[in-house]
Amino acid sequence: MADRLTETSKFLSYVLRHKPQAIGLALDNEGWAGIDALIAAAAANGTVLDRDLIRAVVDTSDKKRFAISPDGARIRAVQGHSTAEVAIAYEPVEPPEQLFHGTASRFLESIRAEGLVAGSRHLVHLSPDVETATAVGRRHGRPVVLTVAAGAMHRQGFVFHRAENGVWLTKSVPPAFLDEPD
Ligand code: HQG
Repeated sequence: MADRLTETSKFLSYVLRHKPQAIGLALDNEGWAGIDALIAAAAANGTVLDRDLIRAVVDTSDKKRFAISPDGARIRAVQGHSTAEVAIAYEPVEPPEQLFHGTASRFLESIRAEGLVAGSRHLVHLSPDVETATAVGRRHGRPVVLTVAAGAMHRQGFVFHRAENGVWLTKSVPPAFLDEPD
């Protein structure tokens, strides 16, 4: 069952963040898809889902990656999108003085030169604590946690958002606002 949940979570991340068109699914601007439409589109492409399985994935997601609408009819990924179909209008939020970004040591040289860029995703992802950032960095290689002077950025007019699952988001972070560990 755990494997089925993980497999389904990966499938949902793929279609709800990156490639809805891979199964002929439409997302609205805020990233929502009808759950019935999702089940039908997945079935037509050979992936069997049902409401209970989807609900179990949403409820057990360690990072709370997905949200179901209050009426139970729709689902979306709360952050992490790369598809141009979605442009979530996140509220601007005042960030804490410091946020953290976990990356891999092999990216440092490039990050020193150009700062943090969103790459294929819409926004740069920042973590509220070092522990979370370390886990994010480890996905890519030897983890390095950079400290982001989020308060200073905010005072200079940079806009921050916080997704429902606590991930902080901003368009980019120039090198001047980044600190490396000693
Ligand atoms: C790096 C996971 C070179 C950046 C996590 C990162 C997160 C640069 C990689 C969420 C760079 C992008 C996002 C530059 C940034 N030069 N490399 N100038 N600027 N990078 O996966 O932040 O499990 O797109 O450091 O928990 O690692 O998917 O972003 O290493 O919240 O739900 O480019 O994904 O959540 O990698 O992770 P990613 P991320 P999920």
